[in-house]
Amino acid sequence: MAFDTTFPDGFLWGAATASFQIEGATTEGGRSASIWDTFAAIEGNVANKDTGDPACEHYHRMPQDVVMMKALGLDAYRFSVAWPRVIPDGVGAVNAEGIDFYDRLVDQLLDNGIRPFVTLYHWDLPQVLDDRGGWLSRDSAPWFGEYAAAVVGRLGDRVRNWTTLNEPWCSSFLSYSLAHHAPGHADELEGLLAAHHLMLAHGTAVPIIRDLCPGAEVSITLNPTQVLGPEDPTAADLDAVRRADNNYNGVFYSPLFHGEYPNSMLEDVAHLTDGSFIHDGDLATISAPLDNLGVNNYFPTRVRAGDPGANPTRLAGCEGVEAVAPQGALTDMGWEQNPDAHRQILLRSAQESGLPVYITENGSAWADTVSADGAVHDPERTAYLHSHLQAVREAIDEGADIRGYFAWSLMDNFEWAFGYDKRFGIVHVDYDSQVRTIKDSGHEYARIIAAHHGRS
Ligand code: PNW
Repeated sequence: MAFDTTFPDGFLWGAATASFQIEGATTEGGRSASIWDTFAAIEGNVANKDTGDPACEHYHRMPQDVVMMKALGLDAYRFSVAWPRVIPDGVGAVNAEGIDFYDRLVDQLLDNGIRPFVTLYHWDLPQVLDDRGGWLSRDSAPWFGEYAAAVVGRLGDRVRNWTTLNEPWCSSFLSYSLAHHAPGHADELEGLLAAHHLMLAHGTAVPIIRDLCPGAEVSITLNPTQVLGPEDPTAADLDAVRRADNNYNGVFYSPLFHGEYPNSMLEDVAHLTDGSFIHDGDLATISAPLDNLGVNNYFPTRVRAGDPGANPTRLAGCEGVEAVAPQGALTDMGWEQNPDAHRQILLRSAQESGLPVYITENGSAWADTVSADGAVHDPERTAYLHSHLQAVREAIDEGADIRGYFAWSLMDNFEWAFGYDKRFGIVHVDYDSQVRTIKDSGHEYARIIAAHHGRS
């Protein structure tokens, strides 16, 4: 199928990765353990007992990987920095070998004409800081500020695009309430506390980044999801949608962009907390003005009203919210393919934030293999790419100021609790040989980029 949709001049085409998911070398170069090393070491947490090694051995293969990005024609590359490489004790001394790696990566990207988009935190908190309370501690804000200063102080002369956090919903609710991610806690209130402290850390870092990098474009990446109720909803269904929307979206949108928590959410969590975790001045810190918003979106969330007793929730404020199975065609993650929900959440994100939006992640997992002809035929991923890019174009036409799209992911990698089983790459990785093979979808993405730049 020919895809010939056009995008505005200056639209940026990229691909994204994250440190823990691709680097490997978890004990090399002075890196200390992260909460994901600890979590993966416990049987039952990650499929096949997979760990952060070998991943894509990107720590040792970085120059070739950048050459591959160049071959794909990428304008931009979004990566994250591993806090335990840069400050192995969490706070204090900077590890020269750790920060040097990212320094070389930035130079290699710039030499190849690729713009770096740096995420400071994509879930690999130093274990030593979790030992001191992790994101449940308010001290996490100054810890993060110190770490941000170390990274921006070193790379800020060449990097303009800075993202504080990746998907704080995942590093709070998914990690502290649902126990799916490190550190694997299962407590209804903890998710909310972690979310607040993550945003406080974000807001603390914003002025530090601006000080150290004049001209910086400062951002946060959220993973908002369109919450869909039944077609013919009852009042109780609408209330379930409202509660779920507060937990997934409002809990971040409102403090970051409106300087307050949703009132209805504070009422819904009143049985858990009197709100005293929110100190005077916190919301002013959290709502520091940003330059753009990163949106990661893969699928919508379907809910309806259920019996609170029969469906106990561990998501704060979601009493009585029952999850509904995804509909229609699913990906290998079991995620619903719904480009129209993608369009809707992009519009909503642009409106809520009033900011330019970058899609900092979007993509799909499929059970890809290398064929006898040496290629990786992944028509489903290509179809997902086409349909979601079409949705991006429609959102732009309807008024959203969308500046770029980053495919998740540049290459197959460690997919968190699913280990190496789930493949999101537009490039295939053979984890035995570490051979990289551009998939058919990767070739198609390269063609779309070349066409956009009038190179085809
Ligand atoms: C995002 N959920 O994770 C992350 O930013 C990536 O590191 C990850 O590889 C990618 O999406 C694909 O999963 C998510 O359960 C993990 O809702 C889980 C969820 C959402 C996003």
